Amino acid sequence: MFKLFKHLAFCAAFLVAVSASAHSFKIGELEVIHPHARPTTPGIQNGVAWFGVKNAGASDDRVIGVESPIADHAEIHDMTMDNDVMRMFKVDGVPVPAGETVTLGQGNKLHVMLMGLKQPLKEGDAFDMTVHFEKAGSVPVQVWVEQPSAASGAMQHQEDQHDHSAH
Ligand SMILES: [Cu+2]
Repeated sequence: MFKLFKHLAFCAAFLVAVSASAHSFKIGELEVIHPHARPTTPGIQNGVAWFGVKNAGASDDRVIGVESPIADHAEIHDMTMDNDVMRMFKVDGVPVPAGETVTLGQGNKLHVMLMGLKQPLKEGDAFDMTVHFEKAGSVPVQVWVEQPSAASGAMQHQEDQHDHSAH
């Protein structure tokens, strides 16, 4: 009985933590979920950000680009393994099929690359970003700068190792 109680208490604490650390932005039937970026140290040129998109509508859409005043430019990247080196490449868009939720970095290697950061990304800060959709248009979002969660730890680790020579 005691064990069960402890387990429930843990789950409750976890749920609270998750709901307190999520935010989202709507445009039409689309919802941009929890845009977030990893903190950077001063002198680092590039930052990495992620977000999810939930498509509650009946038609497919597509993320076709992102931009942020905090960086010279931003691109959507994918990654691939090339002789044990993780290499990134720019993708033209990310499909968001009707009725589905697509999350960059979750089960895929997609991410937003913020190139030419104008200031370091500090934990606890937030910055503006705009997400462009093919059909729904553009939606301004706030990106939260936060430490990697346990759930996305594996992805973040790969980010540390990937090759930036392509930039
Ligand atoms: Cu990248």
